[in-house]
Amino acid sequence: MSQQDNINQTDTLFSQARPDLHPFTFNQAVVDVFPDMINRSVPGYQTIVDGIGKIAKNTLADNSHVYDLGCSTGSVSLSIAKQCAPNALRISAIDNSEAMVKRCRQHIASYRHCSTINVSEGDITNISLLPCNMAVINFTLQFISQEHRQKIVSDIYRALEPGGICIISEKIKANSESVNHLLIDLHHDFKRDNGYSDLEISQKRSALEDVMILDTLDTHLNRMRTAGFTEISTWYQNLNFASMVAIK
Ligand code: GEK
Repeated sequence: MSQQDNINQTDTLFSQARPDLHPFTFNQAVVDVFPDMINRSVPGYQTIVDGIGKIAKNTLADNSHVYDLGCSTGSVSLSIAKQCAPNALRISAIDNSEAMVKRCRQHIASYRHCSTINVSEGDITNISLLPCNMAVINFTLQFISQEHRQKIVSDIYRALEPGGICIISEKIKANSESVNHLLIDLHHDFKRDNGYSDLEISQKRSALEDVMILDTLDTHLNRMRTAGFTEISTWYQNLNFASMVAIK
């Protein structure tokens, strides 16, 4: 099978019972099924990605610099590039999974777009951000240990030019335990409706248990305030998945 044949496979990673279940990582097997996995697992994912492109179109001037932090296959970068004028932007897309970075470069190369998208391998807990006009961290903070999260958001605030946009999307937990249970049940229904079995849902949940640590929406908004943002709002929420925007 060629590299190309492995692209965009259906996600069946957790469909067989796996007694030796390892913690979830963004390895080659995950990269090969990633678009299918994220679309069938995250309610509103495509709406959020499209919306981020629209937010960029409505807020960025020509010659803007944009960060896509935890870029995976580059969907956010491409959405922004497609919405904005040709050559208007420089986009820096960063991910710490070597396999994901390789796939991201292939994905971006297969589209016609005119803005420059630089894809690099890097750990966003450990990079120096250059001045920018927009920074997006779409469903990635949840995979970063909690003690590093404030530094990342504060670094984004410092790097943004006045008027710059920060977008943070996350799976969240509700303040109330019973509402949280309800949202989890509804999310599992969403996954069942998208063809995942109960075994797949429970094995994926176990694999993610110590890897994806969720905060409440209040914790996220407070972290953004602590970083220095005062203009903050949730612009999208679907079940326990939310996207927040802040303007510096
Ligand atoms: C999208 N934003 O399609 N540094 C850099 N990247 C990291 C780090 C880190 N420390 N930790 C995890 N990642 C994308 C979706 S997926 C979300 C983002 C999901 C990367 C990891 O390798 C993976 O590619 C990404 O964060 C999370 O809009 O799978 O639910």
